[in-house]
Amino acid sequence: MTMTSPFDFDLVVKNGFIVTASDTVRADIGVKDGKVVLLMADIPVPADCEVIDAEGGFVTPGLIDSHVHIAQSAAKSLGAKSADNWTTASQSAVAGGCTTVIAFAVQNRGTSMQSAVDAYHDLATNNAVCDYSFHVIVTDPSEEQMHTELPKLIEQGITSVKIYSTYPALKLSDEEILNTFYAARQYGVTVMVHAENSDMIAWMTRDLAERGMTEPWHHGTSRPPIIESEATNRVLALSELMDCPVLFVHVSAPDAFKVIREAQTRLMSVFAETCPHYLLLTAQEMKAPGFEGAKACCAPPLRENPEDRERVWENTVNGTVTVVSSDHAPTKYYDEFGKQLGLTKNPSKNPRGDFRYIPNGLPGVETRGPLMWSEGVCKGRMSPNKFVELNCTNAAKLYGMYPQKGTIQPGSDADFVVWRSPSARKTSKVTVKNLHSACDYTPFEGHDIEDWPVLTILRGKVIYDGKTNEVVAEPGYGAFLKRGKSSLQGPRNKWLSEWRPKYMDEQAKVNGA
Ligand code: DUC
Ligand code: ZN
Repeated sequence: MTMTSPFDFDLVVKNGFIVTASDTVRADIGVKDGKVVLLMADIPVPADCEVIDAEGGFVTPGLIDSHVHIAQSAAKSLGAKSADNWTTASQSAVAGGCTTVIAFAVQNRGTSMQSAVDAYHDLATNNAVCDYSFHVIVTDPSEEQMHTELPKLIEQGITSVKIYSTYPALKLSDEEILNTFYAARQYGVTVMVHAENSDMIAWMTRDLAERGMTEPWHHGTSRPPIIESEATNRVLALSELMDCPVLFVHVSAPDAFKVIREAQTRLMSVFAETCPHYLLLTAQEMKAPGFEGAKACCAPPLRENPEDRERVWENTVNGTVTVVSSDHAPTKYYDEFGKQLGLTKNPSKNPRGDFRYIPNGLPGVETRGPLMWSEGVCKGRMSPNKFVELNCTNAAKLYGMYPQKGTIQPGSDADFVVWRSPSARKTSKVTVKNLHSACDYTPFEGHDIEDWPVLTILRGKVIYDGKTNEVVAEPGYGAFLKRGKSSLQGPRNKWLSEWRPKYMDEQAKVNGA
């Protein structure tokens, strides 16, 4: 018997288990004009409506990668170039199940944040195949930038900034970090922090170089875990003084996790991000033959002790970690503007290269989702719901995109990833040949993958077909997303003395307090 449908949809996704951060439900999804409009069992399909059969597999929200460096020169002072432009990076993203990325717009010292955002709009517009936004990397938290420009950027939908405690071209002093936290709290901006102790790195690097210890793995020697945990602890104290929520990016050191968890236990609004390379790789990768260890140089470095990787898994699953991102920062291995700089700009004349001249960063936007699904869900380390929380929902909430992004509910964008049912999974291996980034290697070459997205769907349109491994969206389909404020826990109004920010005193006077 054929049933006439009372509905008007463009697309119905059938026979899937819808997975959100809280629930797994056997239901169909009705989509109209790029939005989810109905979740219901056995939706009657209207005439002329596209149907996607999930064949009993899982349907998760489209993944969000909230930490990617796209067309952003890695180690500019070395002359390094990013392997990807907006088209190749976003093609790589969607082939790994991402429908939204947030990249960085860097405020070069002496320039305005607005000019950084304008320049990154120029690079991204008409070139992306997934939706996108920018975080601003702040290098000048002056009164003008923080209190005139920042409110204007918020109106444009840019509601997050990133700051560094290291890298000479980027790092902020403690006083500048306090200025940033002060303004961020006032305007409700999410602050991401790259926490490593700059002076410790500089001292260790100089000493190692003087002794000729410059092989790629000494990048790790120069940055032991205490370099990350010291800076994390210090920046936490600064955020506590200002009562400003903070997200620590790419957390890898066990003691950094400890101080973050301890602060969370004291109910501070502290969030943490980690990345697949800290869950799956160790410093051993930097000891690969010849100069190949350069492929694994990133900051913070991969950690020496395999036990440390276990701590990262524990903190990822036990609630300390809020989001998993890739920190996609690709430079090619065989390229004069890539990792080879560690050989060509080599004052130590060490035949195995000089870590001081190796651009930091790994490609990973395409492998993050499949690796987390395989190693997390398929291997039983986390539920599908926890996977969604870490790879979709929390990023949407923290960066002001929820519930448009990061979940599947009536009204949200029809962004989905279809995964196979457990009985239909087949193990394969990661290989750079199948990836869509312009980078010429992957640090996960040869790693087992239990499943890869069957389809990636953005606003109701298939943009990646996993059966043919083809990206089917045209550059320009991806749209800039105007973001709002974080909906995760905000400031606590807990102060360490009788000091309060001046704007609060002024607000109190206006309110007659
Ligand atoms: N570390 C960074 O700080 N940025 C990009 C890449 C990396 O490894
Ligand atoms: Zn990064």
